Amino acid sequence: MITLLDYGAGNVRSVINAIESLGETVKVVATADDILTAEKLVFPGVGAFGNMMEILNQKAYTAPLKTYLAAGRPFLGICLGLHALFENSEEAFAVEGLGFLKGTVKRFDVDRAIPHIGWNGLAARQPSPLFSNLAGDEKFYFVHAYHVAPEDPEVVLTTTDYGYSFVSAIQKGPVVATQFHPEKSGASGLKLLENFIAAGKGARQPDIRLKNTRLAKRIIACLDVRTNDQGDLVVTKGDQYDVREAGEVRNLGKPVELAPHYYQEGADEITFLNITGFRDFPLEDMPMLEVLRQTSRNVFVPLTIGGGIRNYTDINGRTYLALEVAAEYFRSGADKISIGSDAVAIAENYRQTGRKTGDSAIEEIARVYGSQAVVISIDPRRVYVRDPDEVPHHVIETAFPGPQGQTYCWYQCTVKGGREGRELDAVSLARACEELGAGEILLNCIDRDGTNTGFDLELINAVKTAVGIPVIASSGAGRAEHFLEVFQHTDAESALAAGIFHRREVPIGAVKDFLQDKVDIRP
Ligand code: 1PR
Repeated sequence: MITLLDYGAGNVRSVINAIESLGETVKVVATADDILTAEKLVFPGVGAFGNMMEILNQKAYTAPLKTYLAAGRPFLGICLGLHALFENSEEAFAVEGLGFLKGTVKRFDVDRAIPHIGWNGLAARQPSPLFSNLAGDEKFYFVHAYHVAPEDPEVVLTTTDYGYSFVSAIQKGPVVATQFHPEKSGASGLKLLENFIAAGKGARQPDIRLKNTRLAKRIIACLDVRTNDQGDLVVTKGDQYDVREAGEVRNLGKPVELAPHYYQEGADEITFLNITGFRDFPLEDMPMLEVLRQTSRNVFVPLTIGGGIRNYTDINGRTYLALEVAAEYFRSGADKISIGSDAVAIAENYRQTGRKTGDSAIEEIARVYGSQAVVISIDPRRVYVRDPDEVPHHVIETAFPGPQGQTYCWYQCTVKGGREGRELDAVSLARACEELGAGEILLNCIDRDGTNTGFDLELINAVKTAVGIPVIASSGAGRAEHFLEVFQHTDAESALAAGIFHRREVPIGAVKDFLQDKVDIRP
């Protein structure tokens, strides 16, 4: 039996699901005593270092954890569960860690998008039972802005490169901890977890020892979900956001069937967008939460969910905070949430007042769950102008002139699924949301959505050069070549598509086969 330490922040459901999928039972720590009596303890940390240590102290878990670790008992820390082992962290200067290992936790100091999000490799520095049946060239899923810096080189198990080489896993006797998320790293991650569960077998050195590792470009499958006129929850797909054909909502399949199919085909991440979330409050839309619960039971890559994340007052006058909606999504199996319409309102207010309120959905969710858990979904549409000075927006010169030959355009943000345009451009929205603490941008494009004509590279370059957080390029993919194009001509970290996957025109495997040897991807 595995004992799992859940201190109440973020998605530990996926760790439980991953362990249970391996036939092992999981007991969740309910008292300090459960820690002391654990056979094998897994500590998946999510959120922020200060918040985590505060809760561990409040629950009186710190002392038994120190005792457990000092006794050299089997322990697997994940992400913040790794950070917790150290003395302190730059993320919360005044807060003490468990101090099991000497050293600190540092913020990445690189000229690259932060957080470091995605699939990267491991360079093994010592043998470990964790590596049993792994070849050594697998990629694992990372999502973090801080990394550990141990004083003792002997405890370094693996390193990974992102601008420089950082420590991505430690090992001290039976105590191991990883910066990456095995529970979100597909078959390789499950293998590693299985090795931890079976520990005691011989230590193994993977074949590839010292090498440079590279962050892979991610291929994301997106499922736009809504209830159709018959009341069934379906995956639909729009043409420039119009999801109806002959008056009916297009039905491209069931979300609980399509998501595992894309996982098996090699999707690096899966995104669900509840596209009518702006009008149907998600906490009253239980089928969507159920989809997430079911999917997270057999899909072991990151899941993002968006739609309807905002403060909401129901007909009985009960007010729900966006944070509560997000919390329910995380509890149901989401790793990231995405905010669309509400992000526009928040950014408009922030730009008008020049003040961060501290209680916007972006700020609150980032504070509790970490920036990496907050994606901003932007739904822009091109507006052509003759002269860049015509509008107070971020204007670009375009190689694709407008209907009257205009050679400039700006990208107008919309809300409510493209139904309403706002006086805000996509570049300004992305910048404002980054300042407020968002960790990633999902950059759709209404003009290209469902057209199969390729991504809007001009839009992607305009936004990508304006922000320091990762950008997901979305809308318009029609062929495998379009993915190569977006990775060669922009710095987008990932590319998302929907229609070509749902219609089985180009399977994810075919996209990856085509990109192999041209772009770093997870095979
Ligand atoms: O505003 O916070 O409630 O969130 C609503 C979410 O639903 C937003 O993320 C918004 O993008 C999304 N949404 C709303 N209406 C639609 C619609 O299509 N009518 N879908 C919609 C957005 C766009 C992409 C699509 C790509 C790739 N879907 O995610 O999957 O364009 O498509 P393609 O590869 O077929 O071209 P809130």
